[in-house]
Amino acid sequence: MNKVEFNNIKITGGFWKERQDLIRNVTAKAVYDRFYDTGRIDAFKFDKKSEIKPHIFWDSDVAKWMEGVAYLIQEKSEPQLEAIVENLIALIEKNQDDCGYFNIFFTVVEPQNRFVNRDCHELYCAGHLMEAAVAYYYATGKRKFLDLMCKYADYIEKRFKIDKDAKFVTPGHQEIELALVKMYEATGEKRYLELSKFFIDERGKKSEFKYDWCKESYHQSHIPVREQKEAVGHAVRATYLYCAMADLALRYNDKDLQSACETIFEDIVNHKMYITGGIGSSRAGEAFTIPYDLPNLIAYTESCAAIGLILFCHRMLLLTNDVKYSHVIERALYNGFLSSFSLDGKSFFYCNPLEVLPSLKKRDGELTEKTINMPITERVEVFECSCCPPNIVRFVPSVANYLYTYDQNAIYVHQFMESTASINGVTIEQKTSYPLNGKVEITVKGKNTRLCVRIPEYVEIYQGENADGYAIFDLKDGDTVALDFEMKPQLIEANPLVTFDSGKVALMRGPMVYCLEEVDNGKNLRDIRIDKNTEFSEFIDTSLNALCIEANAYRRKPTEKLYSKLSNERINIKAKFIPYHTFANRGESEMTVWFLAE
Ligand code: FUB
Ligand code: ZN
Repeated sequence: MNKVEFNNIKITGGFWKERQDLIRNVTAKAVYDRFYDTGRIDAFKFDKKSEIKPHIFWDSDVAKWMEGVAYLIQEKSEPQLEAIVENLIALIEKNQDDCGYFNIFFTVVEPQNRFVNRDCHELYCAGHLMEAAVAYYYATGKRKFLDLMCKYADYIEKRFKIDKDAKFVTPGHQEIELALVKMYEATGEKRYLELSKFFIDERGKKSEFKYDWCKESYHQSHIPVREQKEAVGHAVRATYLYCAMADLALRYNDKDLQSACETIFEDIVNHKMYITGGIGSSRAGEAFTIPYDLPNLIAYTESCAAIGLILFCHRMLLLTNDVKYSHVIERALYNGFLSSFSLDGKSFFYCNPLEVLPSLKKRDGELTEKTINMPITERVEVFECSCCPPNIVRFVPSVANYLYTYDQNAIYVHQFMESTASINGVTIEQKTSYPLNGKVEITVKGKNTRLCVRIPEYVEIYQGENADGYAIFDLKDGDTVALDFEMKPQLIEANPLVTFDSGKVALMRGPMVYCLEEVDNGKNLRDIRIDKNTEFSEFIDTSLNALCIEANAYRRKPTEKLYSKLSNERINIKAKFIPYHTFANRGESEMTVWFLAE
């Protein structure tokens, strides 16, 4: 399948235009300002006398931000942001070693330790700089940054693949593998693709174990990648690895790599993914754990991991065109990813839990938060480890990447966004208020076209011609097809083996997961029981700019006693549900996605 990159598509209105405008007008600057305050920007000056010691992966934080700016200016000029990027590129040029090496920490702080410890993120930083350089080249046509990164990639090839004198073979944090594929595509230099394959082929072949606090599976280095069948270890590293595996499976027609990716994907979606599309449930190692271990209150579900899952699914879609990958993209997109930033675009979650109980912080005075490692309850502007905010800055402007694929027979529509696209000589216009409702009008112009439209996972019965999950339309030049995917509130239950959700249900409408918040429903959300036979009523909450849902529900009567005989006495209440991604925008509040029903 051919991909259709976001620069061939313009999001013209609706839900995603609002978010793209927010990133352009607010978030990009807000993230930059916090990076400036914390010393991340000045770190590129390589001032050895600076009082602020750079962190080993500050390069990557800023690189992701630069990549995001490249995507913004690819669509519309942003002179101020471009000037900042130009300045950073000049600093990179100035401070890059003659050999091509570039890394802030390992030049300013520990130059003697270059390529010594695989877990010190040098190749991870290099990969993000390369992704930024490729994006900036596509956006501006200017080659300087790309050339600098080619020089660095050549040096990495020399040290790791030719001379083999680096102290490790494969990086502890994957990223460079997928970046080298992009470098190959931007430059046509096959050595970069081969270097990516080298890192993938070598991974897990021999022990590169360094620590006593984690196993090799933390870095997905426990066995060669083609033998891996389960999603293990650090979730962001894992998804970035799986991206590169899928990239290489496609380019080398490597069926063993493809098969490993398919098996791992099934393990994720059948055992290890939250209803929100969040992955990596454990704080210990920011990692996947055992099947069905999906605690809600302490869900780690890093924002970058949700992005990583989408990136992986997109590559699998290009390999197979199977709708199941777009289903997961949609789930993560509207839930576990979207919750990562506030409605005002200025603050962020790193963890995206499915339940919040602020009172637990008081359990044991100040100690508790640290002792049981609860996720924070309100978004913040920057983190000490601030990988997620710039990942959001690069993700949203490029979100149209997930809309279409095509081959010589048809154009495939995967996601629904008000937009105009130019694909293989055809202009496609989508008119839609999605995800507010499921009405989508698609017009094709330019030539007669077979259009295959993904039928979303929540649609129970689709009347009409369909094959393999796609609705099929043979359209004449100028034709419009109108779809109306029914979106009604649906109660969802988890597999009985997910013990944390036992006896509970969640509410979804279309692609959106809903939740209850204290600010609407009072404290102690765990006692609310939804009437299983309730009529749901839908309304727009203007303060959240979102469709909310009201349902009949019950609470038990308050009592002074700690224990009483089982009673069926109930107080009737109305429960108000808001889209999960809008939680924590009105102050600290209890929240839950899973609740009782009777
Ligand atoms: O280590 C670099 C980034 O910071 C990872 O991708 C995140 O999980 C966080 O650890
Ligand atoms: Zn992150």
